[in-house]
Amino acid sequence: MYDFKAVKPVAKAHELIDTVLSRVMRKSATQIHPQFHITRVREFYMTKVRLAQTFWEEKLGQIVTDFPRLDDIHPFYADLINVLYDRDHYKLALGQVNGAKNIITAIGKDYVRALKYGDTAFRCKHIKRAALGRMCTVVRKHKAALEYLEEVRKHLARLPAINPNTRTLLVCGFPNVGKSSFMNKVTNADVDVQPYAFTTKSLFVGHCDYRYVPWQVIDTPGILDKPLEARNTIEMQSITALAHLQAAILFFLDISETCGHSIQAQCDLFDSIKPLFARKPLTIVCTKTDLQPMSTLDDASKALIAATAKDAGASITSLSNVTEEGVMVVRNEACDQLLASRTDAKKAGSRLAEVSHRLVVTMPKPRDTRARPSHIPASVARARAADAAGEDLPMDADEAAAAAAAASSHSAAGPAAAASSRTEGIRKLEVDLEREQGGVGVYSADMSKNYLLDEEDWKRDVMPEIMDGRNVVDYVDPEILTRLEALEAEEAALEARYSREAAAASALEAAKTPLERAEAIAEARLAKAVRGQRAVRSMQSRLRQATNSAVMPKTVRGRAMTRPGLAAHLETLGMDASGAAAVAKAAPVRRQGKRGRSTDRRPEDGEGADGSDVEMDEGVERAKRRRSKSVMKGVAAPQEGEGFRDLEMKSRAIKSSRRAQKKMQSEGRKGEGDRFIGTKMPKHLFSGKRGIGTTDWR
Ligand SMILES: Nc1nc2c(ncn2[C@@H]2O[C@H](COP(=O)(O)OP(=O)(O)O)[C@@H](O)[C@H]2O)c(=O)[nH]1
Ligand SMILES: [Mg+2]
Repeated sequence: MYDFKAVKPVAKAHELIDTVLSRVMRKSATQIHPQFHITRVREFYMTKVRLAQTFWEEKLGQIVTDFPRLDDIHPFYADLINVLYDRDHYKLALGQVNGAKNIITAIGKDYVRALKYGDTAFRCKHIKRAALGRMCTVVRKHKAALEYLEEVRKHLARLPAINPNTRTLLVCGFPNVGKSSFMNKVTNADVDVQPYAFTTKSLFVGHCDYRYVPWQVIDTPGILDKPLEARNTIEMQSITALAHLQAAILFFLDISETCGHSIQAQCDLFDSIKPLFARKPLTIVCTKTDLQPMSTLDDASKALIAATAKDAGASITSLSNVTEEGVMVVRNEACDQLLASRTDAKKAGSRLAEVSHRLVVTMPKPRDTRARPSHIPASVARARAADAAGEDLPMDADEAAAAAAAASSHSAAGPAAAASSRTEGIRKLEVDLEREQGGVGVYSADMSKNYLLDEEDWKRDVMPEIMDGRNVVDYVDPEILTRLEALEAEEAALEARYSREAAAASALEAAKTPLERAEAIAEARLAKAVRGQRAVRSMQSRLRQATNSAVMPKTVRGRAMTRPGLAAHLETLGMDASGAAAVAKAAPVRRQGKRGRSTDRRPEDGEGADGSDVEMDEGVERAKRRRSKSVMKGVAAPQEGEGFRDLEMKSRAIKSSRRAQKKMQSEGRKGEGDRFIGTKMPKHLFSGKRGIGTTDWR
């Protein structure tokens, strides 16, 4: 389908000029000074010219691409556009806009080239002015084309959304014969119906469903019998639709002649436009049969219509929009004819061969010869018969007695009784109970009588739903007792196994000799100490966890080794520890106390004895050298968890990140391309009278 509504509005020439120029202003640099280097000045103005060129190309290009190309769209729409807006005019306007675009491209190129030879800021400025001015002049010259295109766009958007490829009924005929009335009857459309000719001035489309598929019905303006050249735009729309749409044609013929044209004239029209009906399902619809029934039509007219229809291979039907007699018949017949012809066309085409091997028609075979008639219960049959006779279902005597018995026993009896009464087909409903016991608002339904419980008297137990602010059901556990027992057993076992204290206490009690007693007391003390120690440990652990710092894995945590520790470790291994300090220097150093650089490196805390023999022996020269290649300024030693192996790795990472940011930082600086508003309201533009001249300073 074509979406003509998607075409963007075409601005008027002066609006276009305004938008493009102000966009160039906004998007390009605003500050230039004559003392700038000339290449910079040229670049400044070239940018403006190039920007103007691209903006114009964008705007005009959009117009050219938005409008439908007559060669690309369905011939029906191409012809309709020709009829409505004149094909030549349309193409010319679009061609002009396209031409303007090309000229502007050429101007842009020329002037950019000219700007390369601009030798002063003043001259460059004038070249730019000339370029922008010429571009605007080109557009201004095609003012008329732009206005015409805008008118076309507005009209295009309102064209009916006719799909040229779908199932379509096309209604045509003389004016005033009842075409629009028929359309209103069979579709959801609402076309104006008036008793004068040419009420319908353009094509109208409505939709209806037949055989579960949507159909499109097109109402056309009336056609008069005259040569094609003499037809006006309104009639030509009908002709276009007739010529290009592969639809079922309904030719309306007013047999009452109240439309102001004789049957003869209408048949002549039919003959003259007959070529348009070729190879389409065709029906002649005799209308207004309420005024002139077909049966009383004189024989001459009947013969005329029959002859006309026979010539063109059309079928004849009749309808009346007033009595609605035949309306649906006409529609359905036309739809069927069209379906048949579409199917024939498809069969004749080559596509069917491609898909035919994929189609399987299933013919279900009967499983056996048994007859399976539908079963209607006797009670239903009786009810239906009573319904048909318009009387209430009679209730025989024993049925009524059973109902009364069930009603009296219902509330007291258990489910068994209720079930038995149900099997008898009479059941006391809640609504009956309600009616008996005071009606709506008084009766309160007893829900608990339907509870599914193991024992009958549990039904009336009081069970709170919410207790202490908690839903009881959340805590219901049918196996709670067995679980509790298991838990208690487990606890007892644990207690017996681990309670040293208990064992000690029992030993104390059982002790007889003083020696045994002393041992038992010691055991009891030890148990107490262990308990105390355990409490302390758990508290420490809790404190450790509360420090809220990243936790290093144990494997890493154990790795750090102090320098004295290293030396001691080496000595235990029987190695020389004198070089230990030098080796350890490469390892991360955590400084304490003053953060800044000191002139000489003091030994770390606790280093004195084993570290100093390395450090103190060195001369000043050596210390200086070491300092010079030691720590990069401002880089702290890597901390645990930072992820760096050593200081070198960290400083390399920092350097590389700075290098990576360098470009971004230099590009992010403010430059001449940034919009700059020195003074928000320059005095010369906002004060004093301006009786003469304009403030248009572009
Ligand atoms: N008596 C009668 N009048 C009709 C019938 N159909 C349409 N009309 C009248 O004919 C006039 C023209 O109808 P309209 O649908 O506008 O015809 P169109 O010009 O072919 O679209 C209106 O005044 C209708 O009320 C019909 O079946 N019987
Ligand atoms: Mg009409």
